[in-house]
Amino acid sequence: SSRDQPYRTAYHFQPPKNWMNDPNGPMIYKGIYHLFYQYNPKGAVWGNIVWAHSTSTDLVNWTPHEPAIFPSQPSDINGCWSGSATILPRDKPVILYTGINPQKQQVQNIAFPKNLSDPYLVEWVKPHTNPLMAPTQNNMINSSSFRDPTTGWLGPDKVWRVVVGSKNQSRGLGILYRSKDFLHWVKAKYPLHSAPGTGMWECPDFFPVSTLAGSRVGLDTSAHGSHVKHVLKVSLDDTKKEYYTIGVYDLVKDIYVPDAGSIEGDSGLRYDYGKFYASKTFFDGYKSRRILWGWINESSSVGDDVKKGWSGVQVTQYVQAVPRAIWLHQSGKQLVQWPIQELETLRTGKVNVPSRLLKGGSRIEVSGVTASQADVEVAFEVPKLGKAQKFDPSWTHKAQDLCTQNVAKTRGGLGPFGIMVLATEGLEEYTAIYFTIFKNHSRYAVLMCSDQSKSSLNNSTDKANYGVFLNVDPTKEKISLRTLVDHSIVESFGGEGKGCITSRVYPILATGGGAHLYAFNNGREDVQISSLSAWSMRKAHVN
Ligand code: DQQ
Repeated sequence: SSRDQPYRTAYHFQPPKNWMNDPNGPMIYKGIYHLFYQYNPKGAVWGNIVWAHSTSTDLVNWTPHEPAIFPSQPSDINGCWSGSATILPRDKPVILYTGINPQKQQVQNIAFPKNLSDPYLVEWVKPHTNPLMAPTQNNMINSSSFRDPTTGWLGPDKVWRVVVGSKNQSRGLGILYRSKDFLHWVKAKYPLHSAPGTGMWECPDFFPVSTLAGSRVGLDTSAHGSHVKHVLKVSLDDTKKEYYTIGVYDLVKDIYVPDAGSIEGDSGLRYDYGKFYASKTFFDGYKSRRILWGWINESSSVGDDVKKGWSGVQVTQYVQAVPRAIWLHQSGKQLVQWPIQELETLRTGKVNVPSRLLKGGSRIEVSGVTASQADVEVAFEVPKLGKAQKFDPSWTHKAQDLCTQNVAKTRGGLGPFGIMVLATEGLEEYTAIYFTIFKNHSRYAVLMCSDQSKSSLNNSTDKANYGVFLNVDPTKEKISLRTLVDHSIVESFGGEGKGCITSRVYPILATGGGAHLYAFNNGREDVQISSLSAWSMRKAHVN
């Protein structure tokens, strides 16, 4: 029951029990969505890794199947690690994944559906020619850093390409392989891309995006041409953070060149500035969109989980973030994400707060929704910008630090204003998602924060704050926020999806009926709520 498991989510993807990590091989086949994921069939800690498998017709409700890929041959006998699906011509899905061989080396294997007329693709077979890619004496590949093959893309030369994540010393590498038949692969002389000091690149993802202004359509992974740019995302093993760049894929040289000012690491762009890792996109040709899946990774140690399990207390249950549509912003400088529209089918009992002023130093309750399981959309207008504090240029890449220093309860100039979710009436506990506006010469900087510092009276959980500057002009645009609340998950989309922050929280008091929802303004200047809608979310059928 929800009282025994106050942190179990109602509409996020999770297995019925046990450990889960990376989303693997997402795809759509014969109208059925597939999600595979890294899973331990034997316990609540990482180990014995197989590809667990679920299917869905709407990306919201999921049916579990038996594990699709599990150790069965020398090339994967010590584990079936992450990888990707590719739909080959004539609608033939295949999976490339990393296997751990008897020498504990990382090698790349292929698996095929046993029966293509089964839309659920429950059985997968592997050829004896596995592995297809392996470290050798000659190819200089680091055998403990060679994993997570991407979805393949087909060049105009009818040759397939995939990238495998790797490193050489501390240089992160996206090793490029080519094949005419998807079975025989030859390593290219040069990586698709590499970057110094970034360490091992886990779960690389490489895909085209449309540059047509205002276009939210997704493109097939093999698309190329004049209205296309490319995105390379890497998951950095050293910091457990993901970064992406936007750039140009040079088909002649077969290399990817990130745009100037676009870098991996430190000040680079991220899909999500909170807990989000090992993500992967796929092209949904049925709805012409590209969809992003990401794992909400925890920072609590394995030891804690074992202890919690042993003492009978809730064991951390890992969760996937909601699937998000992803496209290129019209500026061409960043991506935009939005929860898939199907999620809105779970909305019920809409509550509207009429447009109103939110006075400096005030808080209003949004009542009438189940605040522990909700979807909230709010837009603010800031008619008077005079009290905005001065922006210091050295803050440009320090959003997270600013959000740690200026928490929600700090009295500011223009902001902090936003919402408090999973909050108790006395504010003993709350998670706040808010904005602060700074004056930057003749322009303004809009900081979005997710403040977990008061999320739980339990002091052994991680309460780090997260932040990002939003590319929003408060003199011309509303400042919008959508937040999905699901018991222990808070997933926020600022500026219509230009800045995303996901957090995991473990409130003690603000669970079930003890959870409340507020809008607040702790700035000295008043702000206008131009619209606020909240919905209770129904429970999805998840596995
Ligand atoms: N998880 C997998 C690896 C991948 C890592 C192993 C990323 O293939 O590099 O479970 O979280």
